[in-house]
Amino acid sequence: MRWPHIEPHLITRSLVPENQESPIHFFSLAAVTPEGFFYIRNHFSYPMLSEESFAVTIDGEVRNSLTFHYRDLLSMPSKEIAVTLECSGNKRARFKLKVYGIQWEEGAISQGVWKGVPLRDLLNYAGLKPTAREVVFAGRDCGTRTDMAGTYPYARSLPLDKALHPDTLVAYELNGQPIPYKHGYPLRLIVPQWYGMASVKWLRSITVLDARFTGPFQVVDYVYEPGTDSDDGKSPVTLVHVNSTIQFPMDRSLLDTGTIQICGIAWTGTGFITDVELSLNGGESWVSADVHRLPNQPYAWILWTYRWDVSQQGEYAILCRARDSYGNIQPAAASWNKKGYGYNAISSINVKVE
Ligand SMILES: Nc1nc2c(c(=O)[nH]1)N[C@H]1C(S)=C(S)[C@@H](COP(=O)(O)O)O[C@H]1N2
Ligand SMILES: [Mo]
Repeated sequence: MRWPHIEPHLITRSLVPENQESPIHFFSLAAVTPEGFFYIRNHFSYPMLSEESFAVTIDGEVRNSLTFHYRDLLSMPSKEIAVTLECSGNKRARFKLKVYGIQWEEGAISQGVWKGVPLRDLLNYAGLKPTAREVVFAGRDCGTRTDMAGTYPYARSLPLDKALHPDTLVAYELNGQPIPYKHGYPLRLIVPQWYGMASVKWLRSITVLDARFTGPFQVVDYVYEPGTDSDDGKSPVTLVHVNSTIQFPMDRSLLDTGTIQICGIAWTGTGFITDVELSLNGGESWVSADVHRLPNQPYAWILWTYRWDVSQQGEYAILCRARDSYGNIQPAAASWNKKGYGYNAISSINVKVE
C-alpha cells in the first residue's frame, strides 16, 4: 500500500495533562513509529527542564549512593532494542460494561528503538544490599489526584528480577535521537514486556527498598480489580497481554469485490507471537495470516498480512486472534476490571463488500 504524505495528527483525549493516541490506522506500521505519531500518556503537566534534569540518583538499600549524569551514561556500555510500548488502558473504550478513565481506542500503542544503559549495570555500581527487595523509579512530574489529598510524583516500582533484567534500560535515545521531551527527555526507564506505566519518563531517582512500594501509581492505579463491588482478586498490572490490531481495512469500511490485503500488528509480553489467525465469517472458520518479524527484536510487534480474495458481495465480520509462545491466545471477551486495564479480546471489524 502507498501512503500519502500528510502531516501527523494524534488523536486528542485530553490536553492538560496531554494524552493523545497514535493514528494507528493511518501510517505504515514499521519497526519505528515516526515522531509525531507516537502516543502520549501523561498523568500530570510536563515537568520543568533544568540542569538537575540531567542527573539521576541511586539510593536506599545500596552500599554506595550514587548520582549518574546524562554525560556519564552516554559513555557507558549500551544496548539498543526495539520495544512496543502499550498503555495498559489501550482499547479501554471497548469494554462493554463501561469503565471510568481515558477512553482509549486502539492507538495507545507505539514502537521505537530505545538506546540506553542496562539498569542492572547502574545497580551493580551502587551495590545492592541483601535487604534489597524492590526498586522505585520517580519521574520529575508531580501533581494532585482526584481520589486522595496531597501531591505525588509519578513513581513506580519493579521487583528485583525485572530491575536486574539485562534489557531493562535507563534510556537516553529514541530512534537514534535524544528522547523527545514529551517522551521523557533526557532519561527514561524502558521496561520491555510490561505495560507502559512501568517505563517512567523524566527519571529523577532510583531508590532501592527493603519493602514493597505503596505509592498510588503502584497500589491504587494499575491494579486489576475484577469485582464490581468487592476488593477480592486484585492483582498488579505487569506483563502485556497477547493482543492484535487490524490496521486495514477499518471497521465499517465499504469495499469492492476483488483482492483485499488485510493487515495489522500483533504483540505480547510473554514470549513471542507464534501465529495470527483470521476469520472472515464471524468465527465459524479460521485461516492463518502471514507473519513478518523484525529479526532479533523479541520485544517488537509483528506485522501480519492476509490476501483475501472476495467475490461474493455482502456483509462480513472479520476477526483476528494472536497466539504466543506461552500458549496465550486472545480471548473472546477480555477480563473486565474496574479501571479497564489489559483489554485484549479477539479483534473484530465489520465490512461490507459491494
Ligand atoms: N514520569 C512519568 N512517566 C510515565 C508516565 C507519566 O505520567 N509520568 N505515564 C506512564 C504511562 S501510563 C505510559 S502508558 C507511558 C507512555 O509513554 P509515552 O508518553 O512516551 O508514550 O509512560 C509512562 N511513564
Ligand atoms: Mo499507560
